[in-house]
Amino acid sequence: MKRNVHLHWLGLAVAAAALWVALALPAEVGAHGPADGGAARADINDLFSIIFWISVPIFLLVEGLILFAILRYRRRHRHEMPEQVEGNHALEITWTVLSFVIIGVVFALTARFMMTRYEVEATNGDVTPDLTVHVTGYMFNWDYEYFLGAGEETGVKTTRKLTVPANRNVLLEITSTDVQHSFWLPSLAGKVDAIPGYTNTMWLNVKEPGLYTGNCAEYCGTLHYDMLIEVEALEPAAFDAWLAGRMAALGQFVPIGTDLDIPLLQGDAARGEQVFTELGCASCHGAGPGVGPALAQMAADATSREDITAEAYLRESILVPCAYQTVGYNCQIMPSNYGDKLDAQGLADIIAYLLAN
Ligand code: HEC
Ligand SMILES: [Cu+2]
Repeated sequence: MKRNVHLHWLGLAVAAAALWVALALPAEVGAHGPADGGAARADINDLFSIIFWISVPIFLLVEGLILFAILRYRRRHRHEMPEQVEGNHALEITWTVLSFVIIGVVFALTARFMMTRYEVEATNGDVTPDLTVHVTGYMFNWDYEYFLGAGEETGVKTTRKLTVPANRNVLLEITSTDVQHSFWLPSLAGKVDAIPGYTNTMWLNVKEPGLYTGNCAEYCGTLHYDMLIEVEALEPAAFDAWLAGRMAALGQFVPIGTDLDIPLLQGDAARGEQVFTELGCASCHGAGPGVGPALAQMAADATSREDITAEAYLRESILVPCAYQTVGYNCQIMPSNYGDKLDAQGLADIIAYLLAN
């Protein structure tokens, strides 16, 4: 009698679990699928559903058989040796062949998907892109360079944040300059590897303006977790205005390079903080010691020098990271190309910001 009560509860629990798997999970899974924005979105979701629905009955069967075996063949008395069953050729052949067939089907579906996906990402059905962006991953950030249409240069570059027009075809050409990274935008499209010496493509057509996020999905070193991707989709008119503004600003932009001799300009600390954040300096240089020295330490190191002014020390440390080595840190980790991204004013602003800390 007592055992039967237990069995009832067990049966109920199994039925409830099965019901949850059947009803709640697909909705849950669907809710986390990509939003409408990438060319391959529907295909990814379809493939996922097919594999998911093949897995559900297998899961229930296997778990069911385990429960059945536990209950049916358990030891009932302290001195009893439960019935021993050994081998069953028919069963063994069935499950071997069946597994082979199921895995074969999943393999064929995946291979077909990967080929069409590759095709779609390569040509997007011969659509000409409205905007092409060269995406370059490096330890530990992403750089974006903007081209009109399929390749008309604008000169506009951004770091970390990618700005695109909504409802337009945007082609991303993705590569890396150091190790392998992966451009993963789960909220919009899929995942594409960023490989040195090789260019992969991804198409976006973001339906809703807004901010979408992703991350590097290939472990690449200490700050891999911080290799964030921010995609801001603007209304097309707002995007055009943004791009035009950036292009106008470029007219006056002369990269400072590694020239350490030109006189330093008067900097503005508030603007410097903005540049500091935009270029991703903040991910290594924070309030406390991190991958790079803390903000306060940088100011202290700069002002304590006797051979060189604080400003000149900071300038050289920013443009030529390994010029001075700070004890306890590896200067190779700091990108050495900030001279391409800063003009004289930007550099002066950052220096003002650092000295204000
Ligand atoms: C990926 C990490 C990383 C990023 C991004 C980074 N740095 Fe650094 N930075 C370092 C490390 C590590 C050092 C210490 C290396 C050394 O000088 O020996 C350093 C050193 C410095 C120093 C010298 C500090 C001192 O105490 O002597 C300055 C100044 C500096 N960075 C400024 C910047 C600025 C400005 C940016 C952004 C434009 C930036 N860094 C971006 C990692 C980084
Ligand atoms: Cu990475």
